[in-house]
Amino acid sequence: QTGADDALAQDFVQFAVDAGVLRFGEFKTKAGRLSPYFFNAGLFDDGAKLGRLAQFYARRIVGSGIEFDMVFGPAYKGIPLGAAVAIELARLGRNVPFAYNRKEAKDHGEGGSLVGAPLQGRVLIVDDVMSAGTAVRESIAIIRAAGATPHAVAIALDRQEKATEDGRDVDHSAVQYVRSQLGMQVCAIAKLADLLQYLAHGAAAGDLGAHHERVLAYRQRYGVED
Ligand code: OMP
Repeated sequence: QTGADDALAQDFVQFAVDAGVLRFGEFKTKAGRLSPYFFNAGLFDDGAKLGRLAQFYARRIVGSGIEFDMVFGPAYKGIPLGAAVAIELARLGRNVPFAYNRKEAKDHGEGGSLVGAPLQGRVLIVDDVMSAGTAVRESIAIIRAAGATPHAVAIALDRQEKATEDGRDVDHSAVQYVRSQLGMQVCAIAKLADLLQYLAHGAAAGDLGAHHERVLAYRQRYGVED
């Protein structure tokens, strides 16, 4: 999964660029950083793209050997992702229960803020991106509150940048924190290092050079080591 030629990651970066999901320019992240790139998973916006995205996740999840009893998709963006990944896992012979949450609790009907299978056992969270780690903390709290175990996280992109604690940058990334402090497994289809490799190839071919420079500068300022 690491190293210089992670073919799955390179294929995925190309797919995300072609789909317009991964863009270059100037973007403000949730943590308030000015980023030269942004990954908007909401732009996997047709059936074919969602299906292909789910295949990338499922191949990464299965390949990483992560064990889990069910899939959880956090609202909102994790809901279609978790659903699509659960379908693809079932296709591969790994049919597991699936659940997601609402942002607002309903006061009638089925009630509660959780939908789908009961949260129990080792839960695999499927989400889009990890930057500073705010979103994943919310999912972990929901799973714990339900009495289940937040066991692993599968994301499309690990931005490999400094997490924030109380608004301050710290020296580790959110993914590193989740792995070492929470003891959870994390797998990402691609990470910042893969994006940089993609851009370096593009720069060598006479294209993407300016983007490469800007993303390198961003990593210099906010990035962490692998
Ligand atoms: P953290 O919660 O800080 O880890 O940031 C993750 C969230 O930021 C994602 O769930 C997105 O809502 C958003 N995001 C992206 O979707 N793509 C990016 O490239 C960067 C971010 C971001 O704001 O950091």
